[in-house]
Amino acid sequence: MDKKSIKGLFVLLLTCLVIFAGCGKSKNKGPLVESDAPSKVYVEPGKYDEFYAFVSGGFSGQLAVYGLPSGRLLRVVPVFSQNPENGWGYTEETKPMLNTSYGFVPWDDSHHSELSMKDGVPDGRWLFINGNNTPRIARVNLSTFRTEEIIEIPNSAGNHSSPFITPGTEYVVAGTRFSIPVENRDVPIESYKENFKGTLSFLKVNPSSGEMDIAFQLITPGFDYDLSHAGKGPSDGWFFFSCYNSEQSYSLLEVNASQKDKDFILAVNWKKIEELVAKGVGKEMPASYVHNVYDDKKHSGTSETRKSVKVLYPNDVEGAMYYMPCPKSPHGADVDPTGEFIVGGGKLATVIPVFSFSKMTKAINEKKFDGDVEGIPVLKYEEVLAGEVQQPGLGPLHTEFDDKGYAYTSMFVSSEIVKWKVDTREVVDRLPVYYSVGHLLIPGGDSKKPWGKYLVSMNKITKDRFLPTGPELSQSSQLIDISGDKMKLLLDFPTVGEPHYAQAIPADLISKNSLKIFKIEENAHPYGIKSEKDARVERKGNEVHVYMSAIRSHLTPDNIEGVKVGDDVYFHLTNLEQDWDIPHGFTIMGNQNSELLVMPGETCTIKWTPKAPGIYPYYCTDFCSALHQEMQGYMRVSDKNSNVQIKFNSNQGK
Ligand code: K7E
Ligand code: CUA
Repeated sequence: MDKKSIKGLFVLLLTCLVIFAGCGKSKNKGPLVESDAPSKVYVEPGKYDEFYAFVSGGFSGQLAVYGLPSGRLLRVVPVFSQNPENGWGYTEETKPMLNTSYGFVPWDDSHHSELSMKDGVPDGRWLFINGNNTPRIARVNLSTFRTEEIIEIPNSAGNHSSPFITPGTEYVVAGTRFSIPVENRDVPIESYKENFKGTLSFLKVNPSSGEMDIAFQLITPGFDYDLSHAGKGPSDGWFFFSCYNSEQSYSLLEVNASQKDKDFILAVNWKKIEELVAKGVGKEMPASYVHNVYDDKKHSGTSETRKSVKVLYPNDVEGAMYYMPCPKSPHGADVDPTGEFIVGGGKLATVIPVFSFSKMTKAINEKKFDGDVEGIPVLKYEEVLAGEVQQPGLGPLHTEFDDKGYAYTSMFVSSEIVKWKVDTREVVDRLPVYYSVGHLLIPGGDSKKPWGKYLVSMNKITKDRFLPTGPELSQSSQLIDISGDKMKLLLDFPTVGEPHYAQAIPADLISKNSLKIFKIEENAHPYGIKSEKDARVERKGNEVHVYMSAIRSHLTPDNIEGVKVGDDVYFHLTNLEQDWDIPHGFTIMGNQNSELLVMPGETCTIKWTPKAPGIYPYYCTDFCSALHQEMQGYMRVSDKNSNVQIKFNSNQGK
């Protein structure tokens, strides 16, 4: 190589470096955070976060709980997916919770978390979350951080526009994403227009127990019902569902369901329908769906199958449903804190349409219709529109609100959060996020009273934000300060699964009610024991029931003999502790199941079927005291035909 070409190479290299550095700047790091950002997210050791954030797990099926502003992961609450870490879905007590009409389903795709509300403000009692794939809604008790109810939604497929609630938690809704034949049956797919229907289910919530019950189901035209939100204030009594595929296509949807300029937001007057139902309108339709409930005293779940559901057709509820045209394939349907404005997130639209509730009621009264769809009047776009946000960015998906009259919309395609003024629809700020934001959250941001201090952007694509971890990267969330005029990026943190929606609430609304122990005297588990004296082993045919207790630092009984190959051994472990944060665990060698992790005062059961004679050690899996390692025992398993009798060492008098 001569000098000239070396020089040429050098220049080329330098150019590459400059270009590369340029790429790096625009794509790699984003704007630098302000110098006060660290102090805004730093939570001193021993201090608590200001907010709890409840983040849906997406394809993990679970719910993750983070502290804000620190972004610290506090807990993963198992909901729709089995969790071997604590036995959820593996223990005899929790298996019924994952029962469905399709059998035992140990997984789901959980998208939207929604806190219970009182007078339109989150109250911290319960959290609802949807199972998208096998249509279900779960309710988590926020004093125990446990799933205590799961109800299946019949006549639904892809329970996506769910589980949004009314301002007083009167109803939680479940709209179907996929339309299917109702009742589901074997028909040609080409008969879509004739046979496929949407359904919107309204589940009544018991105000004291939180238990859900399907009150009625609306059978609607065969569109894809995507998302929803309840009205509030003046619009309380209404529910708004976005829908796409008003083309009613059933193949190549990316093209065929994007033909029309406008799809719809369906406005449903649920109060009116509630009155009609009370008068006896609607008919029972046979259906099969399960309702699973967990009892905190029996420490057990039960699953019950229900056999019918009340359905209503558009002509049963005349004057209670209206379609509002909404630009191109809307996603989010979000109602501002005043209840006057309904924001559509047209993912393929170039504007953000903002609808006016008062204009909508006027248009209904004056019958400003543009035809109908299967008997549901279509309102005229201009008559219901408050205005459009012009040039907001690309791919508007979801909108949340602060307490100062601003809206924040996630832009999937242009990867940014756009802040705009709700009443004038004027864009006032935009902040790039990394990358491709889906949902966003503001504490109380879909309620009447947002605590508008932070915004969390939940991004779909992480790329270069964290240390690489092979082909799969964790999803990324970004905490943004929205207390001032300009949004300020504060923190990136990884999340569990693929968060779709999340909600946050001031910590004291939850922490003050947090349960510390289950009272042992209230333990009503049929196999629970109240003291070590009751620990024992009983044989019933080929079932062996071990009534075992755990307390620092021994398991009772610690030696068991007389179990035979082929027996079904049930370990019922009661944790006798009455101290906060002292669980005991349990497992036995070769256990084909998960471990048990038993909270103070609780009883849990694991089933084990030994396959070969021998000695099988068992032990506590949770490091509970200095003598945790001594918390162990032996099980002797004999041959099928042996005559070793049941015998156990209960430590009494030692
Ligand atoms: Cu709420 Cu992701 Cu289910 Cu939008 S969906 S992102
Ligand atoms: Cu109990 Cu370790």
